[in-house]
Amino acid sequence: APTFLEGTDAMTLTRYVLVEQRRHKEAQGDLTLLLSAVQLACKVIESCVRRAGIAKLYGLAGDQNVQGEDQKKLDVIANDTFKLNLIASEKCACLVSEEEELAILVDPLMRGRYAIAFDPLDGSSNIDANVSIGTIFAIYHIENPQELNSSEDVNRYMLQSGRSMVAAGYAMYGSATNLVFSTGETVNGFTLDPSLGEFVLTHPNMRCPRRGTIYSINEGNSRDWDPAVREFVQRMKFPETGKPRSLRYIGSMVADVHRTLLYGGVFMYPADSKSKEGKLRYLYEAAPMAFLMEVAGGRATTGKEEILDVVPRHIHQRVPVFMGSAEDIEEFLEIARKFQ
Ligand code: AHM
Ligand code: MG
Repeated sequence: APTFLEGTDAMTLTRYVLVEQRRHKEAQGDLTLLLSAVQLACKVIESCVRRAGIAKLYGLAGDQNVQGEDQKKLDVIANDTFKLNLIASEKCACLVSEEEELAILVDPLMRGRYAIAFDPLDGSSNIDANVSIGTIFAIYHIENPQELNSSEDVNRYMLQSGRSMVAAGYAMYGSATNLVFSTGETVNGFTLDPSLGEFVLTHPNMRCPRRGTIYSINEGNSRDWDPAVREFVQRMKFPETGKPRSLRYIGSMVADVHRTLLYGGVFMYPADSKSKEGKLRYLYEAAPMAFLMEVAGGRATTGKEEILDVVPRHIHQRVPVFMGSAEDIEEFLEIARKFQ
């Protein structure tokens, strides 16, 4: 083909989900439509993120979210964008957002058969410095959406383990924009071609290497770590054999997990004596990333159990997170077991 046509026949995300839908004879196309709403919302957020400096979208919005954290203007825009698009798709029965205290119940006339939990803009502390940030989402199937009558019903419904998730993914607004997602068979990564406005399949069947050479943790919290985390990190720096590991910590879960999926290693946000449950939230941070990590052949644990087996007690619950290369996580668990 002439060079100006090169790449224009690429496998786009839209085509990919349609092909997948065909492959699953029983599929009615609902998930396909839901994913196209997610895709559009991510494109809108990416365009706001890219223009933020110029359009004066940096800085605080003036409010605090449920966790008592200051909301950035972009946090608010990203949350509104996701909500609008998901409700308009008519494929969701309820939504849980990091930015909203209560679950959102969709009007019965616009209700679909899916529940979605999302962190509209993860890595808030990195926004104004133009460091990678992202959007994380987890999708669940609902048998009887019309039985949900109140926000409390939704809260109860969402308190199930990550094992029942049907799809999960994230968008990362980095030096390029990626959308990585899985419906449980393989993990596939797409890159936004800005000239076409299309996500193109660039990372088919992502596999997390069995061992890595990187550890990733906020070492500024080490005063408050428990002995198992201390010993493991010490071993990363002073191994009995081989070379010391490299430290990489971006401070955006999406970017730290994305690198871990590609290069291997371990990403950790443990509980410590100050934050007894850790920092990262189960439904829209830990669980969807654990889902992707497991499908990609990696592991994800709280140190006591697999992250996907945790049943949260409330929708904004936090959990300790250790995820990455299967053999590295096993090495951590061996140490953790000694201290139990
Ligand atoms: P956020 O949802 O307010 O952005 O917080 C979550 C983020 C994660 O992306 C990241 O892994 C972690 O917080 C970094 O926390 P810390 O700054 O304590 O290292
Ligand atoms: Mg977050």
